[in-house]
Amino acid sequence: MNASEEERERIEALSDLRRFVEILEARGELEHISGADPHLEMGALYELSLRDKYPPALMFDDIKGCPADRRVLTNVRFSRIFVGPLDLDAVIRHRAAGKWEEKPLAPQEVETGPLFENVILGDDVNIYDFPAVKWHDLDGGPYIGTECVVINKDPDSDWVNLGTYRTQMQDSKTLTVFIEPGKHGSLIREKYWSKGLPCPMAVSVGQAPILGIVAGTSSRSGVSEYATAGGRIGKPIKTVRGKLTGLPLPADAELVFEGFMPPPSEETRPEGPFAEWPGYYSSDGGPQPVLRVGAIYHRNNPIVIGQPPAKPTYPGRQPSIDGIAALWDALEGAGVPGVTGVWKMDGGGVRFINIVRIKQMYPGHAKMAGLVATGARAGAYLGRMTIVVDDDIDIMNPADVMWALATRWDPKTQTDVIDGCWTGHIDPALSPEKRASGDITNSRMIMYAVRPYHWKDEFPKVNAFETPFLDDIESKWTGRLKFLSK
Ligand SMILES: Cc1cc2nc3c(=O)[nH]c(=O)nc-3n(C[C@H](O)[C@H](O)[C@H](O)COP(=O)(O)O)c2cc1C
Ligand SMILES: [Mn+2]
Repeated sequence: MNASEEERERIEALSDLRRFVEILEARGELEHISGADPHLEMGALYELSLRDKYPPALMFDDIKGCPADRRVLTNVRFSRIFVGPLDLDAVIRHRAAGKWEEKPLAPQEVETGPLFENVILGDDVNIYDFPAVKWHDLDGGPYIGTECVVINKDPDSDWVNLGTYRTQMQDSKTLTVFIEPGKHGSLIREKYWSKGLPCPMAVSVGQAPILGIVAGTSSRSGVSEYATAGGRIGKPIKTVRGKLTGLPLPADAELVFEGFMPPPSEETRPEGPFAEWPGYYSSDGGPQPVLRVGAIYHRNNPIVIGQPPAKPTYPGRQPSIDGIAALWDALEGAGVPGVTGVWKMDGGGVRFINIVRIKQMYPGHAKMAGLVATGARAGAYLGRMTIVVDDDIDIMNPADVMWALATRWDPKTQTDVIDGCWTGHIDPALSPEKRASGDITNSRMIMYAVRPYHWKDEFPKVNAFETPFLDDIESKWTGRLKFLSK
């Protein structure tokens, strides 16, 4: 397959979940699992699938206790076809391609679509007719929405927002949707509540992969993620009108719950805890507003996308090329010159540990890079440390980064500790006192693991051979020496 055929197939897979399944099946990257128990067994199988950097998609069918035709598909967003190479070159290519939301394409409303193959209204609504998966043993209940698309509309404009916010099953007609304050879905619902009105809302739990991808990353306020998605695949997303709320729903979605979310003064339910991506349970069953479901729409044989978080040390928890590119953009945007690489260190997941590589050009340059990376939006949220290294360090290799720390970093003089930085409720190190007082901040350490600028020329020389000399010697001897031919 040449590069343009590969790209065409990628766009097809992004645009259509059923086509995605066909393509992965043909590539041998999808595994069928029949008869698994939604109570922890599916979650355990999911975790076992993360041994590979590109985990297989798992298609669960014949789920125990659930009507046989309802399926759950995992690892959509981590599939090789979407993610591609996971290295610094991928970050560089991503930055060069520019931002998706710069070319939005408005969605197109159609009369009907596969979503309306089955319409369930009012008294017939039963959320438990669909897979109620308890992914981890201390989760507060089954979660149907883990890579879902939560849809609501700004009451003061045409702006329709899509966001991925975890969705728990509470009873046969009630869901809770956990939205962190400040996220678009939360700002919009508060507008209805401030007028004493319930917020119209829909939750799609299986849809074109592109919709999950855009809903899980922020588009600008006022820009619909529908339009961002359309721009990305080069054709408008088709929508149908929800029968209760009039909200635009993806016409080929697999399963959508529609209803109204009254103000929290009217009703809340305990939500969570939930096993979150830092590798801990977080949010302690605090009250969350409820979505009263009045309609369910689904395709025949609906596929729910399941994407539970897991400890970030598994190979299948990939670095976020997007997030790394955003941090590099922020450094350049703030005028930091000489940045030759940005990465997130293994173990810290997609956020905690920033690594910035620079070609030092003047005294104070490393400090500028460290402070900007630590304070910029893309490096700040749920941060813990920033490590600044010289240009000769392989920042994708944790051993090389530790070597820079071990040999170039003087803890007393090359460290800053900064207090009161932006973190989140899922930060496991946030103390109960801070949580209770609403002080959702933490401290940061910036480590300048660089040769001190003012005596860098006297710093002992590195004793490893450099390319191209080493490459020349290797090619001269390869084939003649066993240790070079492995
Ligand atoms: C798989 C996945 C799960 C997520 N779960 C939540 C969640 O439960 N609550 C939340 O506030 N944000 C969650 N997020 C992050 C939001 O989806 C993200 O911040 C997005 O930009 C929100 O859309 P908005 O910018 O329109 O508010 C999740 C993201 C992903 C990819
Ligand atoms: Mn948004």
